[in-house]
Amino acid sequence: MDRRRFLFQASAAAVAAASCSLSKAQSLPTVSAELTLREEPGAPQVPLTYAGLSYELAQLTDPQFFTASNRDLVEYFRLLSLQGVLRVGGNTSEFCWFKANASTPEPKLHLPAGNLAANWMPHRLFAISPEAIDALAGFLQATGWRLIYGLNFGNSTPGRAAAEAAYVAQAVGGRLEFFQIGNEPDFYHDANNGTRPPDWGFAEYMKEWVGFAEAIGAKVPGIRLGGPDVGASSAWVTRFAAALPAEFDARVVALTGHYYAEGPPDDPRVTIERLLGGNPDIPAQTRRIEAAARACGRAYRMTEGNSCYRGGKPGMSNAFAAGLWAGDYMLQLASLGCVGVNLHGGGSAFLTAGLGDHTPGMEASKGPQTVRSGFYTPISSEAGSAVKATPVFYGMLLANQFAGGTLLRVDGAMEGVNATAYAAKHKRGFKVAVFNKDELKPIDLSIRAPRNVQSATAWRMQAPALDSTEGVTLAGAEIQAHAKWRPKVVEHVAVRNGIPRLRIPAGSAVLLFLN
Ligand code: BDP
Repeated sequence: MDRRRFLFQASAAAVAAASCSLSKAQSLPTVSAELTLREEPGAPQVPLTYAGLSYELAQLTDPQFFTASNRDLVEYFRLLSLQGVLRVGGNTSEFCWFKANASTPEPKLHLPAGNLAANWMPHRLFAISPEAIDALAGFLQATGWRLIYGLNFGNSTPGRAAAEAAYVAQAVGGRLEFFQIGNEPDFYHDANNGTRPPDWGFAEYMKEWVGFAEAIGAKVPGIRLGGPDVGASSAWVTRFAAALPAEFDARVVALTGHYYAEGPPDDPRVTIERLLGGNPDIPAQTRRIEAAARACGRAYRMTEGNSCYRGGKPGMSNAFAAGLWAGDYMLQLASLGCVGVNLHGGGSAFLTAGLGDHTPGMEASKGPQTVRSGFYTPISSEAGSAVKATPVFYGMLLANQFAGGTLLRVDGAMEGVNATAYAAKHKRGFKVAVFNKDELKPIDLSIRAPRNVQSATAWRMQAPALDSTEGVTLAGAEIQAHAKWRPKVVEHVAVRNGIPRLRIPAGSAVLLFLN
């Protein structure tokens, strides 16, 4: 099935609108706009734990990866956030098993019937050792991050899940945000997933989920759970909230789901222009989930996602456009009340395994690729190469400056240009982020804050072009080896009569600090 059909329909209109504005733009002058920021009672707060990363659980089979001694990786996590959330899960989690000791029997590998080449799930098992979980606990300690741990639900038993959860809970202790049971269960019945038969649906899911959750709860007192970690179905999220038996009232702390903006990479309609055109369905979908979460006193977290499913598209997912998308998307979700966003990535070997060894991005690419999959990863961490921030990381870093703030309503439109703006109130003033996703038109922007602004500064996020995979800067500085970065160009913004004014070039973003 086409997992994101609704996106194709939704964004076709956006693409049409964007291309007509592109052709007219040659003769159009700079767009002038004025935004007014207003404080609103009950406006969402951006938690300090907002920024997150998501990795395949099988990444834990590399004993050198999630350890406190992987200093470079620790530093990249710490640069992104001092209180972020690491989520492990993904397709490979359905093929991972906890090898508690040498005598733990390996589970039987269940492969779906039919043509394996048409199945997009891993076709091998991954053993997770207690040492890997101990090392992960050390990594969390060293980074200050918390953990969402995805247990195998697709190809496991309640007993195995409970033993694994008990080990993780004691090793990770207070850094455990919650467990999840299963990855994208709404896709299990699809032929290219094949984890369950075609007639398996929500009712069966809920029944099995309760069985696993009870077994795990019996082994882990005070367990915290999240779910349903769906791939696409917002209906499953709201149904999950409604169907939870009362015994889970206190145990299920979060509702979760995934979001990939585009895909698959070999679809020629998947382009930078369409990615930056945005998805008009996001507000309504998120509000529906938010309302369900609020009604039952829970939070909603987007636990896995990125610019393009099936491993990302080279030239887009690893380019500056994806950085603009990531920053914009994170702040859009924050403004809709989401409590966190985990963008997916990691070593390409595990991401490729997670897709049943398919490599559609590499095959669709015009040039040679150094990796086979995982073009969307925020942190590049390939064996034999230095750890590196990708453009997505820059967007996340910009967006995470809103952590700890309270969102403001942004009134006034930036008409005739593809741009978005977000604002938040912080202890010492206001922050405003503007993403000018337009390829051609600069914006001359004035901002009315809730009070007269005395002084304003800005960090720019820029790159030579939207498809640049190198040369991205934030506040005039690239992120150097070992995650060394600090703002180099803190621009002074002109303020007249309490109103800051500045120009935002086409294809760039800005973060303003208003005092
Ligand atoms: C999600 C899976 C993840 C994949 C990703 C993708 O959870 O394991 O790597 O999609 O398609 O469905 O890139």
